[in-house]
Amino acid sequence: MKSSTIVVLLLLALNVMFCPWSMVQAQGLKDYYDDFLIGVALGRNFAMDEQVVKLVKQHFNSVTPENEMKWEVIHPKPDQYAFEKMDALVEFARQNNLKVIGHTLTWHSQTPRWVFENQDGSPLNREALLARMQEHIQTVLTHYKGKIWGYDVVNEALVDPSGESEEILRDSPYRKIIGDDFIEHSFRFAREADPDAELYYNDYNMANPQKRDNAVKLLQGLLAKGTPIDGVGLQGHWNIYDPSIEDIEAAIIAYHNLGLKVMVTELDVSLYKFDDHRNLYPESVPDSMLAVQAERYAALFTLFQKHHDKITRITFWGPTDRYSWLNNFPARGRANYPMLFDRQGAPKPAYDAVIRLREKE
Ligand code: 9MR
Repeated sequence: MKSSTIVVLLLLALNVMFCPWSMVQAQGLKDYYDDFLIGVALGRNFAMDEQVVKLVKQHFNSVTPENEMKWEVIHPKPDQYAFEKMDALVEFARQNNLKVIGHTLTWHSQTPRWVFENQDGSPLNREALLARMQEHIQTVLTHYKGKIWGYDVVNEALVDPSGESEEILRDSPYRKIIGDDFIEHSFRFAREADPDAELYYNDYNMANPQKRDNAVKLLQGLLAKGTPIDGVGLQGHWNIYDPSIEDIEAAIIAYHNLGLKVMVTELDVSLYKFDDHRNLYPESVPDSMLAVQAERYAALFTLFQKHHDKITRITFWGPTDRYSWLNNFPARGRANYPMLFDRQGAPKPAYDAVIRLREKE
């Protein structure tokens, strides 16, 4: 052994001896995968669970409000905004160096009916809905100026492709009242309100080849008109069977080729196919299934790392199995196990598999 190596080893040993363990910050996901942000969606009660707070501090450097910024929560009545829940999350994020993602500004779901109606219940006209949309975006983005890294500006505007129809946009109230250009307007209002925030289009099934082609068409059209859009979010509500790694890879490349940042914004890996309502693991899940899930997560993170030059963020849709929306969807109360951490917050085989990939390098 060279003498310089011996000196280095000695210094390391001294460092360990005199450094109290409490001062050593345990490594987390964000340290192993530092080419992109590692995010987590949190609900309003997250701070009540100490285990979750600890996990967030160790593993994540970005946070998305699971519901706290949706129109029905943050703007429940025409003349009433309710910022408290979101403010608390933003303050937690500031204290813990987490980049906050605003979710979401223009979405057909979790938006009150009054948004699209006059006081007498008749539908708003185009100008009035555009004005309402602008007022909402302006108010929210001004309130959080300098505190939010990026916004899912428009969420789920694409249809799920079905054989015959040529239609690519969902016939939401926004589209019915304003027309297809509601998307463009939403982005422009957001850029005007906060020029420093990144602006994203976010949707599910974005790796499905037909939906991917539709998304590319939509995004190309938006970019051609000079719409201020910085990135695209693939929600990543996937499972141990679908979609294929090849389809996900083709989608990442297709969106990147448009010049957009690519993100996986709502990652979870269900143990069930999408339309499977059975309840196979009500109490606990067999090791064999956890091993299958670990392999799937490893394949996904191998792909993400391969394309780290294109991907800017991977966000998990929930901190642990306990808090996943999939425990209530598509079957209410059916236990699912889609995250890297179990119900008690302990790392699962999937976590170990994802970390092992980086230790090998
Ligand atoms: O996780 C969210 C759940 O708590 C809500 O009840 C649900 C209501 O639509 O929304 C869930 O989050 C969705 C996200 O906002 C948009 N993409 C799909 C997510 C899962 O449904």
